[in-house]
Formats: sequence, C-alpha cells, structure tokens
Amino acid sequence: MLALNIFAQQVAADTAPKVFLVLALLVSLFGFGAIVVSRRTRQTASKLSSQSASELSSELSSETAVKSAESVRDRLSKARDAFTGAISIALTHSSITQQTWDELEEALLRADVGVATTARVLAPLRELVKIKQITEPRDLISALRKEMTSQLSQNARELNFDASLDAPNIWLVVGVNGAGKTTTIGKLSAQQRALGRSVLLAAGDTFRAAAGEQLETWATRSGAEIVRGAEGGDPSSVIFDGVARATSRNIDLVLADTAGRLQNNTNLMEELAKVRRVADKASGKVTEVLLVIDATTGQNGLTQAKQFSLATQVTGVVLTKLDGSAKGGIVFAIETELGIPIKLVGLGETIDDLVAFDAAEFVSALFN
Ligand SMILES: Nc1nc2c(ncn2[C@@H]2O[C@H](COP(=O)(O)OP(=O)(O)O)[C@@H](O)[C@H]2O)c(=O)[nH]1
Ligand SMILES: [Mg+2]
Repeated sequence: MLALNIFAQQVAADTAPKVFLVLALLVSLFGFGAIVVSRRTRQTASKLSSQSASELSSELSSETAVKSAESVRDRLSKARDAFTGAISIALTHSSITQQTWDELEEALLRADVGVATTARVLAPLRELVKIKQITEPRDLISALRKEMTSQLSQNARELNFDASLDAPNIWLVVGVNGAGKTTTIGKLSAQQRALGRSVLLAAGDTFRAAAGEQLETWATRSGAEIVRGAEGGDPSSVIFDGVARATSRNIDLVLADTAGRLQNNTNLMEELAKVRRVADKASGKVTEVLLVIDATTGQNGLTQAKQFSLATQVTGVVLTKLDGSAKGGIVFAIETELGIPIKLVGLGETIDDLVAFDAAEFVSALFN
C-alpha cells in the first residue's frame, strides 16, 4: 500500500510538468487558431467584397480613368476661359505696363483667387520685373504659371487609409447643404470598392428622408452596405451604429454622411463636433475628415469652410462642381487661406466624375 502510494506520488511528480507542457501547448495552439480564424474571416470579407468589386472595376475601367484624365481639361473649360482671356490680352502687348498688371489682377480676382492670394502671387513677379529679370509679357505669364503652381500645397493628397488597423477606417464627410456630400460619398464608395475594400455608408444626414434614400441608391450602385436612422434622429447615433455594424462585419471603411443644417436649433458646428467625438469613441478610427466645398459658391464657401474646419479638424477638401464653374481660382484661395490640401475634385454628377486633384495638371489646364 505504502509502495503503491509512493509510486502514485512519483507518477504525479513526473507527469505534472508534462501535463503543464501539454496544456501550455494546447493554449498556444488555440490562441494561434483564433488569430488564423479571425484573419480568415477578414480575408473572406475582403474576398467577398473584391468579387463584386471586380464588376465595379470594369465600370470604372482603366479606359474610363484615361478618358476622365483627358476630360479634366475639357471639364475645366469655364475656369480656363476666365484665365486664358486675360492671358491672351497680356500677350498682345509688346511690353509689361501698368495695364498688364491691372488686367492680370482683374483676371485673378474674377477667377476667385481672392484678394490676399492674388497679391501674394503677383508680388514676387512685380519684383522680378522691377529688377528687369523679366521684360517680356510671355516670360511674365510663364513666371505667373510657375508661381501659381508653387502656391499650391506640397502636402500629401492621398486619402488616409490605415490598412494596419484591426477596425474600420472612418471617413467623415462634412459641408453645407447642397455642396455635394452625398454624391461625393457615392463616387468615393465606388472607387474604394473598385480597390477591393468593403464599404459601409452611414446616413448621418437625418434632416430629410430623401437624403437617406439618395444614399441608399448610391450604396446599391456601388455595392456598399448602409446604415440609416430615423428621420429627424440623432446623427451621432447613426454614425455610431454604422461603425458598430462595420466592426462586427469586418468592413474596411465607413463613409459617414452628415447634415449641412439641422432640424432643431442646435448649432450645426456643435453637432458636427459631437459626431466627430462619437466617431472617435466608436470601435473604428477617424482617418479622414473631408470638407466638401461647392466651387460655384466662391469666396462665401471659404468663410463657411473655416468654421467647419474648426469644428471637425478637416484633413482634406473635396472641391465639387468645378465642371460648371468659372471660379477655378478658388483652389488657390482654399489652399493658401485654409492650409488644407484639396484631395479630390468633382467634375460632374456621375459615378466616375471624381478625380484626384493634381496641382500641376490643374494649373496647366488653366493656362492652355
Ligand atoms: N455638376 C456637378 N454637380 C454635382 C457635383 N457634385 C454634386 N453635384 C450635384 O449637386 C447637387 C447636390 O448634391 P448632394 O450630394 O445632394 O449635396 P449634399 O446636400 O451636400 O449632400 C446634386 O444635384 C448633385 O448631382 C459635381 O462635381 N459636378
Ligand atoms: Mg446630402
């Protein structure tokens, strides 16, 4: 009996470390398994999204991209006319006179470059003419072109998408009513889907039922999911629900629509600041706040933009309706006075009418 007892104790002492080892092995295997499974789920989610994304890719085919790059210049025809008119007049003169400066200044102001930016653009040129480094109108125009390009931001214009996040990226879209927020979200959704990302649209504009319906149409068209709230409901809670749904479904990106005005008397800026706080607190991460500005509203839009920027820490501007505006100069005013890079430009109402802003291409389109 004693011998048996001693034997049992010995076996226990022998096996304890082994059992521990086996347990440790099991635990680590389980942990590894869990990671693999969770990665698999994510991969499956993106695989699913990239399948239907390929249909979209064909809609937004490289052919379309080339076509839209070519048509940037054509679509900017109104803004270009405003510039080239003044430039061709300047070029008809044989020398640079006070009249030349007056005409250039007027053209820049008419194109909505803004008083401060116009002065800033022309000052170094006046200096070069004064010291006779520039004497010909033609050289003045090419120096103007160079100066205008250099006024545009050197900041990165890519959209911030953090692929290393284990949660959805959230892009908030803000701006006054009618600026083109919902349309931009629809176009952006299509582009992001074509990149193979899964997208969820959060209908934070609860002001009108039509706003939610409009977003729903874009969700269907771009193959994105959508979360809507009740009409007149709290915009922040719609955004919160959207992020929660996206998190539980491993969706890569939430595009959050917001209202440009409110149904009650709360201050719009306070409301947007709240939306931003709630989005930040939700399980995802706000990696981009896009301010949508309607190019046709000109300098007025700029004043509003400053307010939005204060309320939501804007990271990029989307300038819409540049196709219908002679006020392309607003681009310079936005970048120099707001200090926020223009990231995208709207050149029409259809799904492929949103292009990345290219400063050199833009200035070149204005001058030729
Ligand atoms: N021509 C043109 N129209 C646009 C552009 N972006 C939006 N729109 C139109 O502007 C109107 C208001 O757009 P919407 O997205 O509803 O503005 P929101 O109130 O800011 O959401 C709609 O008729 C859009 O089709 C653009 O880049 N070019
Ligand atoms: Mg809208």
